Amino acid sequence: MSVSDIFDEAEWAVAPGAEEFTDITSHISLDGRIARIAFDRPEVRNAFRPHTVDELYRALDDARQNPRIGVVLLTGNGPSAKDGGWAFCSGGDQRIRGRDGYQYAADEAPADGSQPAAAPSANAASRDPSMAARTGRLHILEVQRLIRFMPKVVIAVIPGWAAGGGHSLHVVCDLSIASREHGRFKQTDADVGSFDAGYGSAYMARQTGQKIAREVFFLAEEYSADRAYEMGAVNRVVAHADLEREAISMARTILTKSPTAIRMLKFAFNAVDDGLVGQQVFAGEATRLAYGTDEAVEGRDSFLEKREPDWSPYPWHY
Ligand code: S0N
Repeated sequence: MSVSDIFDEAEWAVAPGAEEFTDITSHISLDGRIARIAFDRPEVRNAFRPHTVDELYRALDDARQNPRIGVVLLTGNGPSAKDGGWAFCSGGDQRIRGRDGYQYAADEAPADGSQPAAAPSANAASRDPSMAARTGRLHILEVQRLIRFMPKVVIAVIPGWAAGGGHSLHVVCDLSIASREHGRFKQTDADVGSFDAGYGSAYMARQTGQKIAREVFFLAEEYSADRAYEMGAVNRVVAHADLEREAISMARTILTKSPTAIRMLKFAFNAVDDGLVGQQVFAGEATRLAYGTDEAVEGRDSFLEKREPDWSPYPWHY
């Protein structure tokens, strides 16, 4: 079975370990430089359950640690066999959301995917910790931080609905490219009483301005891909059939650039909004660069050789 109607199998190989994934697919381009990670629950508009988030985190972290990979495409497979609808991601699976915000683990949801008889009132983890998702409640926020802080470019490739927590994921990605025909944007958080008061909202306001971001969240209306482009929320809108090809083309352009420059630029863009954590991440990269200088090597060697360091070859730059 094809992964997705607009997925070109000739471009990709299954990522190591990805055969066991049930809720996402993960591929690496044949030259090993681009990762394609996709939600694979098209019948629920690619909503995520805790198990989905566990797999997503793992696939993204594998891409982060792979030194060949420079760009990650995050997308949603489709269309839905039920009704032909397309989605990037529709956020948290509302069928398995508990009263305390805890989302039930994959193996606790009804096997046939049906609606539980009543919303659970007790914390699932407290009843049986072994049934909890590996990383606990709301760990989609950990995925957001992984996207934000990985020193690679993450592109949201949006073939259909980006709604709720799926909308927030697109906001946190570095770039977004959307299908003209099927790309749809809607921030349902206030409709379903589950709100992203972090990057999903505040960072969106940085991208589009306060008035538009407040409109998107307070009215929870539906926006086309072209309207999202006008808002400054997406970078490109392209024909649906060309979406993945165009995303790969963007990735290939980025891959012609200096990896260090791209990494430092991403963290520089982030730093202004990320406070001391942003400074820490940027500073870590600066330290890594400094380690490559003779000056830093002299500091290390003088310690190991139990002598005073000789800084004389290194000027006080102005
Ligand atoms: C996406 C929408 C607009 C698409 O509408 P459309 O095309 O009319 O399709 P539907 O007929 O509505 O949907 C087709 C089938 O898919 C099911 N489905 C869709 N979305 C979900 C979903 N999120 N969960 C479960 N099922 C979903 C439909 O039920 C339908 O199934 P059938 O055919 O069986 O009837 C529209 O579908 C829509 O509005 N979806 C809901 C969007 C939404 O509200 N998402 C949740 C928002 N909240 C989060 O994502 C929070 C996530 C989170 O973890 C978090 C993060 C940060 C801070 C807090 C939280 C927190 O959880 O609180």
